[in-house]
Amino acid sequence: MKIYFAGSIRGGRQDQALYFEIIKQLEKFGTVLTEHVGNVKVVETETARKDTDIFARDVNWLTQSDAVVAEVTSPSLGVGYEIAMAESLGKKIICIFRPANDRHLSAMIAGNPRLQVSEYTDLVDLDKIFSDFFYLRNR
Ligand code: 6K6
Repeated sequence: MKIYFAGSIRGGRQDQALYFEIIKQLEKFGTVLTEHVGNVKVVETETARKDTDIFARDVNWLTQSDAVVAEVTSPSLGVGYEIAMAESLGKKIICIFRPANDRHLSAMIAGNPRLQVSEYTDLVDLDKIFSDFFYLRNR
């Protein structure tokens, strides 16, 4: 199982440590192609790359992936784009979101009946959510 994990980069890195832990959990279910999303140094190590190269590499990985896990709590144009592309490619997709009073998920994600959006508060919740998604739900 090749897993494409999507999480905010230029949209804001406030959840980077959480992404790192989510990626570790996802490794129980398959190979995570996008480990750099959880890397504390992604902005420094990847700034040397051209945006055109980042785009081409990520689209290539997305195309190769079997499943897309998108953390959508921090709004990110890149993550939204990846979700839409994954939907067009017919990928198995789950969006995970941590609700809070001041956070509102875009209607373009929350209102799409073809997307599974799972709300969670912590990594313990995600263990069950991911087990159901990878083992129980087949498309
Ligand atoms: C350089 C400076 C800041 O960030 C970088 C390196 N950029 C990226 N490296 C790898 N993947 C990226 C990069 N920028 C965006 N992505 C992809 O888009 C990732 O797969 C993320 O899921 C998503 C984040 O989009 P933004 O809009 O939050 O950056």
